[in-house]
Amino acid sequence: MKHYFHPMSRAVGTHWMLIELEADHEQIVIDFTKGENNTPEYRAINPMGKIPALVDGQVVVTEAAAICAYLADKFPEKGLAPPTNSSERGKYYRYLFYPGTVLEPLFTFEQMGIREYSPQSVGFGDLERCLATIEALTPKEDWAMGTQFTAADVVFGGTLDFAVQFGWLKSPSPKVADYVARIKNRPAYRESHDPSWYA
Ligand SMILES: N[C@@H](CCC(=O)N[C@@H](CS)C(=O)NCC(=O)O)C(=O)O
Repeated sequence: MKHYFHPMSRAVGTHWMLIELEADHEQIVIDFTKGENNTPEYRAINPMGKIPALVDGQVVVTEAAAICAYLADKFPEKGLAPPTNSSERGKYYRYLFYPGTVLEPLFTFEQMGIREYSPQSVGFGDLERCLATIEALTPKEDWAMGTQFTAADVVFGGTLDFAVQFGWLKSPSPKVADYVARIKNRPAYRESHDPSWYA
């Protein structure tokens, strides 16, 4: 598998996932600050020119959450996803889809100070609803799916971690702060999130 990566990008999350799974992969650094994401070769992999991307033989996967979901299913023996035929998949999908479809656009709008929109029409509603949902979805103990850590934590927990770190989530509740602390304490998280990259 080839993992297209940059240390200052969302590819840190997919790298974390690869380490959680102990999955053999080739790490290919694409320096988007130098435009390496806009070469014809890379655009052929991801026409969005975005990082991360994963190439597994003939399979190309883009979008960080999709990569995490794909990897969790590729290595079922690692237990990072509920079995494909399990009803637990419903809850699991919710954690996988919510961050990218709701939280990211909401936080981007908030950060840009854009408040002139109709909460009924935009998919993310408004800040108050999102904060209530974050609170409801955050596990009081252990992980999103219970005692078993899964890709849901990499995607949802990783987004909360990012949101706290970059000031999107200004005053996380004690429950959210504790969950983010548990996330950051995982050896694979620590291996993938090298603090010197952010210095
Ligand atoms: N929806 C994408 C977003 C990926 C993304 O925005 N990546 C940024 C770095 S974090 C990027 O590649 N930016 C380069 C560019 O857009 O030119 C995902 O979830 O993977």
